[in-house]
Amino acid sequence: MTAITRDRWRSNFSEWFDWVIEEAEVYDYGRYPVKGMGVWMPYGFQIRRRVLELIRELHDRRGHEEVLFPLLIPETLLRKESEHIRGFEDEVYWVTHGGLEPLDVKLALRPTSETNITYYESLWIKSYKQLPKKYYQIVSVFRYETKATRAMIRLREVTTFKEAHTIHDSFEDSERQVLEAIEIYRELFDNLGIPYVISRRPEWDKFAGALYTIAFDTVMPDGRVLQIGTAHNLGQNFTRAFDFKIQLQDGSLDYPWQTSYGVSDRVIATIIAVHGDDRGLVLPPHIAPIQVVVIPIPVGSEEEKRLVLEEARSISRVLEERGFRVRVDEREELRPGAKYYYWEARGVPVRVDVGLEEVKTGVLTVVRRDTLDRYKVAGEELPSFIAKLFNDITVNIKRRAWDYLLSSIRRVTSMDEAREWAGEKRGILEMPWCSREECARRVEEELEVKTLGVVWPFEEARGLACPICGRPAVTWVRYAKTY
Ligand code: 5CA
Ligand code: ZN
Repeated sequence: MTAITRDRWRSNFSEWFDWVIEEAEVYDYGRYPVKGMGVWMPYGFQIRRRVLELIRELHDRRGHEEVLFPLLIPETLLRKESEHIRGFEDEVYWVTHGGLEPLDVKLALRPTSETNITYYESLWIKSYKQLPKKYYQIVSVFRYETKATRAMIRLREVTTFKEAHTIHDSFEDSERQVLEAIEIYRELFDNLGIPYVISRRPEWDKFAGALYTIAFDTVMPDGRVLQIGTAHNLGQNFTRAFDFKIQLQDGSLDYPWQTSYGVSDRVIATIIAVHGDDRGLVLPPHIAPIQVVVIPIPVGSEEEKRLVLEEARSISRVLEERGFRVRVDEREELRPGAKYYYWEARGVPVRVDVGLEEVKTGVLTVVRRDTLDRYKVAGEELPSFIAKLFNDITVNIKRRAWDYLLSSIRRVTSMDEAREWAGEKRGILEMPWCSREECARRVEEELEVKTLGVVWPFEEARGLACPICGRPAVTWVRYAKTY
């Protein structure tokens, strides 16, 4: 019996990832003459479309309205909020010419859309009666990233940027909104079987222009951490900068409160990364473009081959009628073994083999992608068997991914233990913290890690000392090597 292996996946993750997105024809990266930009190929595009359907559903269900704002933001708008532009200054692409004509006002390719959305909100919203408002858009944003660019993970054109922007008449309501954002992302990642930890980013790593940032992080197979979503309370920073006031219930005028939260192509990269193995993709069945592949095994006479092919087609028809997305691989130029390899790389959740034996007995061979376990199933039971298998696969890959993430977290109370952890350099380190930047910076430097932030929701570190300065610890803080 074949079993899955995860050697390359783990020890050579970057190479594995580049290989798998090419092999499975998900995303063509690295061949375009502009760095940090790639192409969603047909198979990848279908995965992306299903993830976007889910993202839309989660936002729509909670009263968010989808919108579409201009890609170009005039410099005058982008510069309004000083912290914001300070944070993004060196990442902005500028449009300086229209044809041969230099532009009066430079235009930024949006790195994110707080500024132009706040501009419009200030025109549209005059009273608390119109609030809360929750908008979102799914667009490309452009960031001239200076860290090493990487397919789907650190792009300069982020093509699948879902940004939500909300506006409220009180701080309390904006705080409630941050909680809703967290709930949306929990549901998103849970649905995709993606494990995560939630941290409140430290002051020095919050979103440019925010009061604070809550981040979702996951652990990649090589032990490095990836930020897969963020929610920000923007306070009144942008509305003040735009001198945007609304009428409150008591008749007074004040600046409204805002939040924003975003996810990107990284969500899809993470589905690929956390569930895959050495053979390629392992897709959750509800996301898979093709859920069942039927492989005819042609042996014997022409007549026998015809029987096998007909049986394969008939199985496919039955499954399609039950709502499964099915493909019969009828290619004559490929041997069955090559077809197995081909569909395994593409992560098709279930394979059904049909040979002469199957035609005669009516008992089929079913193989699940996540474990490569094989089953013998009577033809008439196939649809219900596969439905149940989908459920098992969904549960199994999620549990497997969570097991890995949880086993990558190490909680320590001394620097000696932390140093030991750093020797292994895998996953997430949790330590008691006095909450002073100085101490976190020391840890960052000594262990060559980044501060992910404090455990969210807040967790007391009662009776413990900060391992750096010895002062009483306030809470737990996380560190990791990050992407
Ligand atoms: N306006 C806010 C909320 S939408 C914002 O831009 N937040 S962000 O900068 O944190 O980006 C949101 C998410 O996009 C991040 O959590 C990260 O998962 C993803 N992201 C950021 N930069 C990139 C990039 N260069 N490539 C791929 N994904 C990215
Ligand atoms: Zn300290």
